[in-house]
Amino acid sequence: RQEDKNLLAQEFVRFAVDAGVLRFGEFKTKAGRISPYFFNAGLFDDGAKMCRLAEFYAKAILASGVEFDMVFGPAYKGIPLAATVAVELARQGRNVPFAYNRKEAKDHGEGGSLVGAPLKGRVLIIDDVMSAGTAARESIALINAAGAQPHAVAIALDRQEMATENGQDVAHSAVQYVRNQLGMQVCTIANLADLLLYLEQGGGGAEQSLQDHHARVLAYRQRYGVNE
Ligand code: OMP
Repeated sequence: RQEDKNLLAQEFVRFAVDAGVLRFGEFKTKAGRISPYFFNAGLFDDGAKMCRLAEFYAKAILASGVEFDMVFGPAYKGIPLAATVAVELARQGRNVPFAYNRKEAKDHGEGGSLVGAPLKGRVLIIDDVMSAGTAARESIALINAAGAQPHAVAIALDRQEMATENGQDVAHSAVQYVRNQLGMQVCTIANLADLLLYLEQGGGGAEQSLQDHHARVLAYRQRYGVNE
C-alpha cells in the first residue's frame, strides 16, 4: 500500500511538472517565504488535466480509507476541485453530496455564503496545497459554524514546512497540526519528500537542471521544513 502511494505520488509530481503547475524558480509564498518551487493548481486549465487531477485525488482518497459523508470545496480554488472530485468519486461508485462557499455573502436570491448540499455529517475538505495552514483554518471554522463536522482534508501537495502562528514559525507543519491537534484525517497525493525524490532521480530524464532544483529545494527544506 505504501508502495502504491509512493508510485501514485511520483506519477502525480511528473504530471504537475509536465502541466507547468509545479514550477521552479523564485516565488514568494503566502507566509512570505522565498520558495524555489511553487504549485499553482489554477494552471490545471483544461478538461483533460482536470479529469486526471480528479482521478489522482479520488485514488488517494479511496486508498487512504479516509471517512466522509460529503465533500466541501473552499472558495475559490477548492470549488472546481471539490466538484470534479465529487464527479470522479461518483464514477467510482461513491456518490456523496457536495458543497462550496462563496467569499462574498449574497443579499438576494438564495442568500447566505454556502452553495450546494447542506453541510452535515463528516465533511471532507478538498483543497490544493497546505503550507502554513491559514486556508485550512478558515474552512474548519466555516464548517463548525454550520454545525457540521470538519472531519478530514484532502490536498494535492503537502509542502511539509513549518506552520505559522501569529506570524511566527512553529515546529510543526500545518498538516501535522490538523492531524495531531485537531484530530482530523489528512489525505495527500504528494508531499515535499516525493518532490525531492522526483528531482533526485532526474524526473526520469537526464536533465541537469533538475539536479540544481534539487539542491535548492533541499536547502529550502533545511530552512523551513519539518521532521515527519
Ligand atoms: P496556507 O493557507 O498558508 O496553508 O497556504 C496555502 C495557500 O498558499 C494555497 O491555497 C495557495 O494560495 C498558496 N500556495 C500555493 O498555491 N502553492 C504553493 O506552492 C505555495 C503556496 C503558498 O503561498 O504557501
